[in-house]
Amino acid sequence: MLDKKRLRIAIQKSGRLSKDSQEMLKACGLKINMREQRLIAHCENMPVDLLRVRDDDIPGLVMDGVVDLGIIGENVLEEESLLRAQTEDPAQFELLKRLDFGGCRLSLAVPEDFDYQGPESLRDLRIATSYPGILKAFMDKAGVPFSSCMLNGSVEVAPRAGLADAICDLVSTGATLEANGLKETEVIYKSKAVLIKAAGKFDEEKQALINKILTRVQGVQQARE
Ligand code: PRT
Ligand code: ZN
Repeated sequence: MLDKKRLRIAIQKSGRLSKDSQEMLKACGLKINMREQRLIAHCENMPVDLLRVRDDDIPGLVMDGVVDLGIIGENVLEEESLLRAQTEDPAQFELLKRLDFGGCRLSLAVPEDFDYQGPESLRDLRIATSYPGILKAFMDKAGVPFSSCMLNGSVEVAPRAGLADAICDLVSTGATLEANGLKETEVIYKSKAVLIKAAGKFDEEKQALINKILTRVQGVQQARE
């Protein structure tokens, strides 16, 4: 059970951000009793509970005030913010700190033999992505109409499978694109993991704990620079 008096922090349960997120919190002095399959992990030496969930759920949990803090990729945060901007319930959160892990870029990529001359080359074509909001914002700014094909995984195989003409996907080394006969043509969003806080006022004790953790995060990052 989550105790509202304790500080609640959402982190990715398993994936590219989970190990670095846990290590960052440990380096801040939190003693965490982590059991592999558990949703909630209690901190032994501070009034902190960790909620371990899928990364996609973290922005919503923070924006809805279900948890107090969250560690999440800016790409996922931006996508959720764009989605909420279209609703009556716009995104509310505070960015506390950009972190030094989880770096990647969201890029457009096309088949090797595609003659890419800029976004205009994608006019009226179909682009597969897991980030339709960020993609649309970029293409609207470029003034290029297109259609999208929403895929939550295996985006890189879409052109070969005949599902799309191009893709918009996360890239770090570029090996996945290369292995699928694609070339990166345009970086549309650069991302890192960030520490975010729910909007609104916290009681004094919780706010003091947040300040303490933030100061320690800054210290840990400075020491690593
Ligand atoms: O299960 P859950 O929903 O929690 O996890 P997930 O599968 O949605 O996300 P996960 O763990 O793959 O990624 C979490 C976050 O890590 C992302 O939202 C990014 O902020 C960050 N990140 C950093 C990356 C990458 N690097 C990355 N390379 N996320 C995904 N990739 C994938 C990319 O989608 C592509 O398939 O890696 C492949 C490309 O890598 P390269 O090295 O071949 O270019
Ligand atoms: Zn995810």
